[in-house]
Amino acid sequence: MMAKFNIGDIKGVIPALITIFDKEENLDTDKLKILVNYLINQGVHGFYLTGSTGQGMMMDAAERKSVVEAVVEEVDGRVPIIVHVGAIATVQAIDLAKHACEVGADAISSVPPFYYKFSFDELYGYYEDVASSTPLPMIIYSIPYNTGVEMGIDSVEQLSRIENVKGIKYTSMDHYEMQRIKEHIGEDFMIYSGSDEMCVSGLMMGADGIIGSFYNLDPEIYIEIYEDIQNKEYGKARDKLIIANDIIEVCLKYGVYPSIRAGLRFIGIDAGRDRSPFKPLGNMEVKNFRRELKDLKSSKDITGIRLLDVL
Ligand code: MN9
Repeated sequence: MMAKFNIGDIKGVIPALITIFDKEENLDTDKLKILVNYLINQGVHGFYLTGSTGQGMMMDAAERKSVVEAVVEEVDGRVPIIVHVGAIATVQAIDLAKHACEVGADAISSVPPFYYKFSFDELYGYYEDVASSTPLPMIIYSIPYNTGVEMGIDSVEQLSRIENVKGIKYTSMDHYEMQRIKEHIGEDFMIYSGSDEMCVSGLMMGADGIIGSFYNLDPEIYIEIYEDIQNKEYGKARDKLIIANDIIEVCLKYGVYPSIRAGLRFIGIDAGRDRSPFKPLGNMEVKNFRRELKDLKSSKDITGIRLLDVL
C-alpha cells in the first residue's frame, strides 16, 4: 500500500482518534470502524492515530499496529492518516514507523523520547533515525505538559532540517511561539495546533490544521470554525469556540477521555472504555454529565450540535 496524500494536503480538522477498548480492556476495532465512518460523514479532514488521545503509549506494538491496519483499511484513502509512532526506544519507534509506511499511512509523528531526561543530541538522533526509516513525512509532536520535554523555537528549527521532518503538532497554548516557528522555518513547514480550547488563535496565527481530542466528539463545530477562519470570519469563529469551550469545560470535570466516550454514547456510538488506570465514569457521573450538558444547551439555547441535540 502506498501513501495517498502529500504533507501539504494534510490540513483542517483532524481528530486524534480515540482507541476503543471493550469491558475487558481489549481492542475493539469493529467499533472503532463505526466511529471512523461517523467522523468522516461529519466531515473531518483526516485522522491522527495512537497518540495521546489514542492511548498509543498504553498499548503494545502489535495492538498499535492492529489499530493502524483497521483504520487505514476502513478509511480506504478517503482522508489522510497520520500515525503516531512515538516510544522511548528508537528501535520501537522505527518498527512502528516502518509498519505505518507499509500499510499505507500518509505521515508519521512522534513525541520526543521521554521518561529519561535525554539530551538534545539524543533527541535529535532519535528523530533522525526514525524519520529516515521510511520515506513518509514526519511530524514532530511537542506536548511538554505530558512528556516534560520542552522544545523551543531553536530546537524545532534544528529538527526541521532533518530530511522528512515536515511539521509539528504543537500542543501548548503559546501561539506567539507557534507562529514564530512558522515564521522562522517557513510557510511549507506544517503546523498543527493541538490545544482544542485554543483552535481559533492557533488557526489565525498560522496553523494549517488542528489535531485534538474533542474532534472525536463534536467535530461539526470545529469544522465550521475552520471554514470561518478560511473565510476570515474571525468573529463568527470566536463565538463558536466559546460554545465549544463551554462543552469542553463540562467535559474536563469528568476527564477528557471518559467524557468523550460517555458523550459519544449519548449520540449512539459505543466508544467503549479507556485502559486502566483511567477510570470509567460511574452511573451517577454519567447522569450528572448529561444533566450539565443539557443545562448548558438550554441556558444558551444551543442548536446544531449533535451531542446536545440528542439530549
Ligand atoms: O493534543 C490533546 N491533548 C491530550 C491533544 O490529549 C493530552 C488535546 O486535544 C486536549 O485533550 C484538549 C483538551 O484539553 O485540548
